[in-house]
Amino acid sequence: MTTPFQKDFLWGGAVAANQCEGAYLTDGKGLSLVDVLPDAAHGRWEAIMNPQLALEGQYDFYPSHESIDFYHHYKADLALMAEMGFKTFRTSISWPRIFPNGDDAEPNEAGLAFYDDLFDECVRLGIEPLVTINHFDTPLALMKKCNGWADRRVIELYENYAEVIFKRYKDKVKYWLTFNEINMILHAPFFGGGIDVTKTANPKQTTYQAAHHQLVASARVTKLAHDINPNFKIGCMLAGGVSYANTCAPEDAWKAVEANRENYFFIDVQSRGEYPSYSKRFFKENNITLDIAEGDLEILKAYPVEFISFSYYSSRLVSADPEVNKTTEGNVFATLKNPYLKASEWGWQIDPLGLRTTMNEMYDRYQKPLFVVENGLGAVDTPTADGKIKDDYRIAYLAEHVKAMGDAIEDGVECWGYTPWGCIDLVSAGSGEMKKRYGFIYVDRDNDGNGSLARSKKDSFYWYKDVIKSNGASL
Ligand code: BGP
Repeated sequence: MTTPFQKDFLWGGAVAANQCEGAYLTDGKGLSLVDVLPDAAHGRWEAIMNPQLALEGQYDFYPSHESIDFYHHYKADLALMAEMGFKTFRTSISWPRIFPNGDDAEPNEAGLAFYDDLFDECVRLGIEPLVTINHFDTPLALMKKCNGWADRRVIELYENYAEVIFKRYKDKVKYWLTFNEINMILHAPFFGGGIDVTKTANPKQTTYQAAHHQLVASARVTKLAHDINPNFKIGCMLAGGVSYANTCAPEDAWKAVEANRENYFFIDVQSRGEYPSYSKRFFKENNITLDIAEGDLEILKAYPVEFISFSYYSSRLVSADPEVNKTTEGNVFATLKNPYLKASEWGWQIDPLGLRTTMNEMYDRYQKPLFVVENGLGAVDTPTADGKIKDDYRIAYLAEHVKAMGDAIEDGVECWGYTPWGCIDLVSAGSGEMKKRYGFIYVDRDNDGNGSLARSKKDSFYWYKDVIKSNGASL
């Protein structure tokens, strides 16, 4: 069977520490900012947009605190992933498991030991770990002390944390991502940067200054990584998804250019090593003056990322018309409704061809290998009377996206791998709920924290196993 995927294509799945591990205070772990966010039913988005609510500790139910308890189930879970044939497993290291307060003098040995065991198990199973250094879980203490990434001192703390994990896992982990969805800081500054912009005079100034700190931190740890192990592969990670113009009016077309640039801005810096030409005017018009320290621009230039990873769930639609824009939908990335697309139960519009477009655009622009590190359909799965999950809707979504990814590769794009999101059910980042599921593996746990935590295989489990076995030929 012919397949567009290279022989050593890295098929796998993705999770993040804070959404699956649970054990939120076990073995010395400190609180991260996501640990103080409730689920959607208890005011999650109000707290994300106004973090003072979360900091004041207003809530009493946090599904992520126990989540699916991956912390104590990882061996059995990895065995199921190995059974599907995973070549890679994307997870993140919880920063506050290693540095509970973010600025502790010494790392927490128990936290380090957990990831030793986890990565050893991956390696034993022939699964290559792909590790996100910071996935929305900056230590809460840093937010309280210095408004998170708004403060330049956090660069050094992050660097120190990265140095500890690079040295500790240098023979176990090769692929690293510096920040999950680095552009998230623009849409949910609390999530992305551990910052509260509600009290700042110019929220955009604070946000882009924090983004500058993250970009410098990303370049600095790229240098550090190669000093520690020249074989490391360091990538950036973007919440991807092309923006289309709502109509063929030139104003709408221009709006789409701006919307796409808003995203590319981050990779422009991380991959090309400099602030893009268009940022000058953007900063001026938004009264943003970056405080750039001596050596920052040089380090950005000298240490670009080697590969570009991104999440893709959906394309977006934008308009220049303020009246039309009143009708946007969605939470993290509000967008207009595209009449040509169907949507998930959460209103995320399904557009496999948009993935091909996104990949082609990114590859044309950067000429660096891509890695699709998130993709998938969040849906409510209802077990049948005999406990089966017939998730043909998920299979259809994934099959169309794998096909689109294959088309992009045939278009000439270099792509290293594919790790669909939430390969095992976990807590949703946007809603904080369990009922929004992505997995091939079902976990018996509901929104209220009930359930045995038993794992079972959905229909998509068997489908994906075949996809991997056939290297993408059998969809
Ligand atoms: C991305 C995040 C993930 C993940 C995913 C799905 O933004 O990197 O952490 O959760 O989206 O989103 P949700 O969980 O809201 O369905």
